[in-house]
Amino acid sequence: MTMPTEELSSLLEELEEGAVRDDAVSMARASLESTLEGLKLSPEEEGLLASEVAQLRGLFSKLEAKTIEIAAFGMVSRGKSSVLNALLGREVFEVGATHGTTVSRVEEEWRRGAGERPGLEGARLILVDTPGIDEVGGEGREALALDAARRADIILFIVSGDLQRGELEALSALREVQKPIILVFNQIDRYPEVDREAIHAKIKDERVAHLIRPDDVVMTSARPDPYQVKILKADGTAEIAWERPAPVIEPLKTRILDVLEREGKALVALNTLLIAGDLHSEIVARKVRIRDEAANQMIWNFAVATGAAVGLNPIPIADVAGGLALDVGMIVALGRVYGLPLTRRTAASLVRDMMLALGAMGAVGIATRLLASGVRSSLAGVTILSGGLAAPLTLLGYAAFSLAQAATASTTSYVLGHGAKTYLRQGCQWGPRGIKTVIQEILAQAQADSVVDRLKVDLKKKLKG
Ligand SMILES: Nc1nc2c(ncn2[C@@H]2O[C@H](COP(=O)(O)OP(=O)(O)O)[C@@H](O)[C@H]2O)c(=O)[nH]1
Ligand SMILES: [Mg+2]
Repeated sequence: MTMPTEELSSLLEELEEGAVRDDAVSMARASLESTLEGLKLSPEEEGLLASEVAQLRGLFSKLEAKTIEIAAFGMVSRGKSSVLNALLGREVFEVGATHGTTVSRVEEEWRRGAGERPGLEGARLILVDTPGIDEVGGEGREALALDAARRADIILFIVSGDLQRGELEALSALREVQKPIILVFNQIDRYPEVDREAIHAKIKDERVAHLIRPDDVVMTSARPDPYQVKILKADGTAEIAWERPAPVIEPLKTRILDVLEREGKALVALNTLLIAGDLHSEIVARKVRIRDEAANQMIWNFAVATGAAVGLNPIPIADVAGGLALDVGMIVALGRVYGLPLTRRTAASLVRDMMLALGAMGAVGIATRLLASGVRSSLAGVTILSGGLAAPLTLLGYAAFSLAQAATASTTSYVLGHGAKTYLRQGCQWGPRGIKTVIQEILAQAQADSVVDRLKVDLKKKLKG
């Protein structure tokens, strides 16, 4: 499985050393390609994992378009939406005095930003607004904010005074995602000059010195409070009006563009790899789950069918061989689920090895008898597998059906199936614990989960129905 981890760590190193290769983007693209190829999904899995795969493919276009996302974070009412509006020079993001004005992720292209710097032509800058990270009862919103942080290329962390404990915690958490963070001390118009400087110094030098470079702490006043003005009219009367002072946003704008100019290309590449890595592990985990579920279902159905075949077959040797033929078929089918095609011969020798392990444990009385009969296909077994259950049942009558024997055969198949599943999942290896331990653990787990009882229930149902 190809993981972009190697590329990721070398890129991170380069970023730290400040020497970023020009080919960062093409490196990321190559890594993305091999990630996609390495997934080796079956058409069915492609369907089930469509949205994750689409996201992974979408990263290509993000790389091509040089899209850079700048996301605002912070507690509610610090001025996140206002800061983004001030950058845009328009009221795009909803601003509110009350809690929770911004309830979902909102984005807008920042056209005025990129064009002004020679190094950034062609880059699309996207401003992303998020809900406050401290919303009461807003766990979903918090998740949304963190998700946006994962996707963002630059994080603007907005505060409006000295940092509260929650803000420091959030800042440390965001630091972990390895993105450049600019700490924005907004609403400075609310403080007298001296206080403002004192707070700024305190934030820079004490609070976040270990998290953020002093240069990356900037002061803004995105939406200063309006003040009253007296307008003198021609007739000599005066009228009172409200006027809002111009925002102070240039220091932030300059800082963002500096960071982008320095790390823009590498940032896009780096983030693409980070997101690709996350998506990749997500897809792999889900792929394993999908396969395991299919395998479990298949093992259960085979175990019930095997029990039914054995229980219905009056000839001892044939029931044995019939059972084994089904088990071999089951293991070949399991191999297909895990994308590891097995021949019937390999499957048969797996059955033999596992039966030996079971026999050595004394777990299955009939194990030796089964082995003595060899692995042959049985006409009876095949007939029953192909759906001939009802007829022989009427013929023999329910009394002829030995539930105990059937249940033993079912349980054996169940253990063989899960044994084979473990073997396949480990890339066709029994692993350091060895075949005996694996089989022993499966049997113990089956007993703990009362698999035998549940198999009996299904067996009865199948035979009656
Ligand atoms: N005085 C002052 N008020 C501001 C400033 N920025 C935002 N506000 C006000 O703070 C409140 C919350 O702003 P908003 O942008 O919605 O905050 P958000 O919840 O962080 O997105 C609104 O009433 C804004 O008018 C600022 O720089 N100075
Ligand atoms: Mg807001």
